[in-house]
Amino acid sequence: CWDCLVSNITVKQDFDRMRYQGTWYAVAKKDPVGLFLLDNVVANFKVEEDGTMTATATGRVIILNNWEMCANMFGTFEDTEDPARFKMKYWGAAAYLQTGYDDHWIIDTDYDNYAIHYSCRELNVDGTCLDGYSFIFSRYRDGLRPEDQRIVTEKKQEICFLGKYRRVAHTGFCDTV
Ligand code: AZE
Repeated sequence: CWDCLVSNITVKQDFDRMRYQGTWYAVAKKDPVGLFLLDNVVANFKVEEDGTMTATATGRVIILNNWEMCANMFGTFEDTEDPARFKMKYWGAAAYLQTGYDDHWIIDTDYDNYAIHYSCRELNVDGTCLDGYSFIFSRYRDGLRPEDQRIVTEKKQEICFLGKYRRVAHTGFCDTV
């Protein structure tokens, strides 16, 4: 049933950005190619007065081979025809951090416990994802409830990233968000 075509990936129906607001702790991630957030990843989503969704994110990064720091990042989300599919423009508080323009899809969420995020940066010629990343978010930094883990495992399979995730540690390294 799941052919791994990015165009066939389904997202959260009737995504409600108001209920998505607030703090989300990354508990697992699938990395893209290149520099990325290593661990201690926390995101905070907000809906601005004009309805635009924005977010801040922090996480430990190592840049210039050996410089460990907390990256303070900002994102603004452009709406598309699908309420759960956004384009995210993002940048760092400091100029030497990464900037980009990525897809940002909410695959599934119950708003109160878990969320599954997906971004494919580059497609293969056959329409599958060549380079992408994904976060599993929890409202709680300790992780997901067993009943949510079941859903998450199923969704990881649907987005063809099953087995590619690593746990995201929360050690307090970036505890200023
Ligand atoms: C995300 C949550 C919503 C806001 C943002 C996110 C992504 C941030 C990055 C940051 C990369 C930084 C690097 C710095 C050297 C999806 C977590 C902005 C991808 C690599």
